[in-house]
Amino acid sequence: MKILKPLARWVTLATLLFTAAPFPAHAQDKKPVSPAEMNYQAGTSPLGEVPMYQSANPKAPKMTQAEFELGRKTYFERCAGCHGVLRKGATGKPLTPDLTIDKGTEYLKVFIAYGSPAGMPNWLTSGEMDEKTVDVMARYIQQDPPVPPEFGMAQMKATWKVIVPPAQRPTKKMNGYNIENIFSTTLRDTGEVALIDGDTKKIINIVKTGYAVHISRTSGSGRYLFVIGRDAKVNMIDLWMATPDNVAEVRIGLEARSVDTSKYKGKEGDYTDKLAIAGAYWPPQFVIMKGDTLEPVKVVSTRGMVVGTQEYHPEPRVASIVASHFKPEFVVNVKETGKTLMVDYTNLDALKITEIGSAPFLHDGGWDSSKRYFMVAANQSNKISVIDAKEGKLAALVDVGKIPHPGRGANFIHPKFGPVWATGHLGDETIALIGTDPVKHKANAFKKVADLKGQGGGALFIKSHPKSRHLYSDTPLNPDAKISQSVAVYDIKNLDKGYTVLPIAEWAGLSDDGAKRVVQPEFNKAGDEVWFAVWSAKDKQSALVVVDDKTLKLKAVIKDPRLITPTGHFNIYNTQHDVY
Ligand code: DHE
Repeated sequence: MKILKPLARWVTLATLLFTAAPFPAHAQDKKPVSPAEMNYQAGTSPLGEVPMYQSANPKAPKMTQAEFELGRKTYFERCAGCHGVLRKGATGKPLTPDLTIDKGTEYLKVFIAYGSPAGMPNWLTSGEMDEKTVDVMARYIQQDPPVPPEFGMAQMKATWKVIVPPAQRPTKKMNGYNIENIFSTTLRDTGEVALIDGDTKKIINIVKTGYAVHISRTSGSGRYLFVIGRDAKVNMIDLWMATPDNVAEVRIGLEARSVDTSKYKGKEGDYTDKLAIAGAYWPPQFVIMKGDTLEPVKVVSTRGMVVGTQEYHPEPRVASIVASHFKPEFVVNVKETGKTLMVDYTNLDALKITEIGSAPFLHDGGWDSSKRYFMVAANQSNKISVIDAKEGKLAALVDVGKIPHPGRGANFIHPKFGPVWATGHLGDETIALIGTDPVKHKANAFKKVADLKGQGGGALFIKSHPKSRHLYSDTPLNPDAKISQSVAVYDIKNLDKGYTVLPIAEWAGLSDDGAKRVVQPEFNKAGDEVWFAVWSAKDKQSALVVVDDKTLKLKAVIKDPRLITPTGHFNIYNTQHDVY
């Protein structure tokens, strides 16, 4: 059956939007989703490739096996990121058969085809799905959701490889690189990282990692680099080797985003480089590994109750993870339940976890400049949760703009308010500044003290450096190419002056018509250069652009056919010491 004709379609859509009772109204005031945001939120999940049984609900419309497979694959590629693997709802609405069957296929087709102002993308009219797929999807979401397999210790051990055992690794640095100024650049679509010498701007090595690789983190000593792919593969790279390369790898689940390593050194012991941790989206769990070999030693499920409602959530994903400097603890943020878990790693057989509830949809975040307070975005709750890592409690829950997205955020000294931490937003053009000094600036502590006006929504990352007088904010998901291809820079001492725009993509001098999204400011070790990725599709040319922080002038462009889809880039020293 064809999708409804235009007039009937709009009448039906309007009826749907105003009568969509079973779908919660929490996001009704959102703007329509831009294609870039759609790709960001509904990025492809590796679970599409995982075999699962065909499930059927006797009340649901019939599907052939081929249709079911198309529905399942499309669901994991486009829908699971927002609606959840089990369709119980995450940042998007629940889509379980008890809700969808009553709506019926025609209703669902219109919703899928044309989207809604509440944030549902218009899959048909955007050209992302054809009519057949829309019809299949409308029937697919009335079936019982197929459940991907669990991934426990036996499966992890089967994927675990020690490529160079610790005894065969160098006993001293075997290369002439200034390791602290190496950058690890995510090459998203090739499943690799580029290790780039920050001094010479030359590529040292391209290292194979997991699928749709996501972030890199440095070990406490600065010798090892840990990289995680969306397929939950963790790679461990030894930077002391003559040519730095992989020394171990393991998969800790079927889908993941975060990794870190133990950094505590103090009264309770020296845990530098002793342990690593990675958090999975599926199964919902985190895994603690040996820091020298990645041997998995402890798996902990994050399934449980949502803060506030205290309803059971079957698949709360593990979002950001950081290592505490105050205690031998990992700080694990569980997205859908809105809980931060302070995981004491001193005794893995008698694991102590302090559970701090704040608000649902915890995502990305970073330390304040004292490294005592972890500032984490509860993104769809429009809040920043402030976790006190010393006292193990929630210090504050701060209201900010629409969908805060800080990356690790930016710390600087505000001329009036003292130390502040900043976040940009996906959903509006503001940059929120939150006071972080409860001793000398008590009145401002953990309050939003100011909003800066930025170039527009679609901001992902913001950065400063203790030696810089600038604050940089990207906007790669803004629908206006002028905005997504440039960054805003603020003079910290003259914030009222507004921002200067740096045309980073133009400076890259790329010849083709790629998207050229400018992503993630990252400082070098000295704090006098800022690096940006100019990110285009896999078949287009991309580049890295280096800006002189003092003059705000172009310093270097790094182009190489191997730099395919560069996105995040992580300076070894700044990542090791949480300088941002
Ligand atoms: Fe990320 C950090 C999850 C899409 C680039 N991203 C994070 C973190 C999480 C996360 C949980 C925090 C990790 C930590 O600190 O331990 N990202 C997700 C998603 O779920 C999402 C929305 C959709 C998806 O399917 O993955 C998503 N992320 C993206 C992108 O599309 C980006 C822009 C490009 C890319 O490479 O995929 C992207 N995410 C990044 C980067 C960081 C990150 C560069 C690290 C920022 C930092 O400064 O530490």
